Amino acid sequence: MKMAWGALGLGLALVAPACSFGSESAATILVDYEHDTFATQFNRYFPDRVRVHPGDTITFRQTWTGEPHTVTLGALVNDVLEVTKPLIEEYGHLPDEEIPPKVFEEFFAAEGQLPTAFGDEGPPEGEGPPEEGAGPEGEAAEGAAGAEEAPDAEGEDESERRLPGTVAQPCVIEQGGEIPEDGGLCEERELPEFEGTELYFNSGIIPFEGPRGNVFDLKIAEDIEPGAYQFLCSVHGSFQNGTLEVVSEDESAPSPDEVNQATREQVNEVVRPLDKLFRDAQDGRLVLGGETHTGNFSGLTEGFTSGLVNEFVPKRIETSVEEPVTWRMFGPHTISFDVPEYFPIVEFLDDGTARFNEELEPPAGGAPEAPEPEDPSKPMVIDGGTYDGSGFWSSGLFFADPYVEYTLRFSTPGTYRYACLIHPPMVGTLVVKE
Ligand SMILES: [Cu+2]
Repeated sequence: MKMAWGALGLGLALVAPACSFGSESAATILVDYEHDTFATQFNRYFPDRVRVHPGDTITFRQTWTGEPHTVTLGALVNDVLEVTKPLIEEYGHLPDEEIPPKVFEEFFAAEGQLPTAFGDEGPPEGEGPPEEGAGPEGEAAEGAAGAEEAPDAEGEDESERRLPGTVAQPCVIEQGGEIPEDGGLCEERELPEFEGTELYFNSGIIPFEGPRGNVFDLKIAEDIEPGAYQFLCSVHGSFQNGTLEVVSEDESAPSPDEVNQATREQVNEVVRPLDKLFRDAQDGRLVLGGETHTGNFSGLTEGFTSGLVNEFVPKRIETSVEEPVTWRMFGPHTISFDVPEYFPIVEFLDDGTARFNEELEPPAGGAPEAPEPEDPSKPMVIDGGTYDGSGFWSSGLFFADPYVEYTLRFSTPGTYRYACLIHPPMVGTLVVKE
């Protein structure tokens, strides 16, 4: 299912204050998911619907795929999803061209009520969605997909695009309150129990505490009214959503084991097609969009979906000096050499807001800028030139639907590790012979 408008391929590594409660968890909801045998990213919650009781604590456990996520609830989120979820169901599987422009207008008008990483502007009228919103890829995607000028970027340094404090950090705003407009911090950043009456209740970007250990505990108040409480990720928007169904004590709710079972079922369902893609790619061919691709792959998923395979396949490539190596890049990635060991994708600033790493998006080390695409529906072909084997070198972050064909040569024999800057597990080895 193609879901061009929702997915972002952001990544980050960060350390921020954790927020947790001590009580025992009634249910665990996975945020994102990393498959055992190949690196994935899912802008999803698993399961995406859980029945719980007042007083329960829900543990949101984020697997580290490099992607920032939040858990954001409140009346505003319910209002937004009331509009956007039916649109996603009806139009989410269609290619952008087949979606009436007014659907996008409606969608972005609804999401515009929320502070998101997408920024305030929706897409320019009639132009389809900003596929990757405001993530660094978003800008790359705009350039890559041949969209016109970034919408009204006057006075705005794109490389400094900040995540609003209300997205990046915990935030509670009661009914009658207002979301700070300047993108600044929320006044109330200590998260109390969730009462269900709040206008906006955000976990903030779930802090990085290690590859397996990122957790946000949501404590539901004893006196919450039974009902459906929706949540979404403020970084990825409405496509990443879920529902807490709060029922009274005399109604049954699943045990933690039963919730885990539901998680496994949902995960299996979305992993299955990716598993096939990965195995095919390992066999040297990848069928995407009705076309069979061969050669080296960077990413295996077409366009933007809620599930990505973030792998270089094969993991090891051999070449000779000056002999070109070509990758087909599916999805937003970089090909980067001599990557700094710690490369935070989102950086927290002293004032508590956050911004995307400025080094992520542009080509580095002498790599050329992406060309202006003539036809967005055609692959983007880039000659990356020659890497001399020393120093930080990065292709830059770009995206083209269906793919980018990236070619690189090497002037110095050696064995080089390379990586994708936004997907930490995505690493490969290049052996250059004389
Ligand atoms: Cu990548």
